[in-house]
Amino acid sequence: EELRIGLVGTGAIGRTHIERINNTLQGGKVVACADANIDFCKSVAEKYGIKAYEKGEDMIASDDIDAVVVTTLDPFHEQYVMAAIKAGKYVFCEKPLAPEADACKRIVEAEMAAGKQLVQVGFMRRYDPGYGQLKKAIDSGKYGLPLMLHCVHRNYDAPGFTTSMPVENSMIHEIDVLRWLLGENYKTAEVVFPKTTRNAEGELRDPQIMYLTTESGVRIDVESFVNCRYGYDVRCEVVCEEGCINLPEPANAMIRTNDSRVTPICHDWSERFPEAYNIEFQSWINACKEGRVDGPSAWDGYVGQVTAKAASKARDTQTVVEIHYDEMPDFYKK
Ligand code: ISE
Repeated sequence: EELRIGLVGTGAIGRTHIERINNTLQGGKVVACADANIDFCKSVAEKYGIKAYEKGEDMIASDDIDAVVVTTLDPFHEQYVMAAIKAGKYVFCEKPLAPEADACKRIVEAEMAAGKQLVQVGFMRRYDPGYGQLKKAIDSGKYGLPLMLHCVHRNYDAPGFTTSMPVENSMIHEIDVLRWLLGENYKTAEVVFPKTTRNAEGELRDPQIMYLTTESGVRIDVESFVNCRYGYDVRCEVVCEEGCINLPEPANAMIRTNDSRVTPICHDWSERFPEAYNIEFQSWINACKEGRVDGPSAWDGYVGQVTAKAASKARDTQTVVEIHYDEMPDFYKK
């Protein structure tokens, strides 16, 4: 039987998820959507032939829905994830689980009180085949232990970004995927400001470089440049004791034209990571139907936001900040 999914938040990413679930993937169907902007919500619902709700909570509580996808603006994630937990339904929440670590902790506590894991966070880079290759190479042990990671995360542009968002909304991806790659937590965070681009809006400091160290002493640098104005560029180089592993880029034909050699690159995340999103959602649908959560958990969402909070403090105070996590409850141990 098909998993009947209700999606709350019909912005750009929400609509790409409706399309992928209803047109590309198997075993699930988005049958309803909700958005505070009801007129827009209705136009989306009409386009996909599904039901429209003004209130996300009403849709989530409805008997016509088995599982929930949350793709609202970040500050509204918590309220809909909580509503799904209350209804005892599986919920996929786009990253970040919530902008604040405290809100993530409330979600973790509500889920534990419900007695069953229901929440998955949309850290889709774990499903990207390229990061999968990095993990396999690291875990093989053939190249020795990782010592240093050099990472780049550039967006063409980022309308509305404020100085806190490169850490909390953008580099949160590296915070999650690198912790998953290395299999350890972080110990310290620092954020420095290079010279700011003239393309930064208002008070935004862009680019930023975040430094992390892990418990075992691995040193990581991540450059975030959200107005790089040439395309979308995500890089990761893992320097090990006897080898250096690089994240593969999508292959594109090289074209000779206008006295130049040109190899196109992606413009944004939707072009760069479509496979990751497809694999992520297919796994989520399958797991929901089998009655389990096997992707990034609410605990991973919480750990990510504690790390981001430390990095934000480091950025705002221009100091090195130590990171402390609560002990992982048995509930989340696999
Ligand atoms: C955005 O929300 C994403 O998730 C993208 O993957 C990331 O590249 C971008 O910086 C974020 O704003």
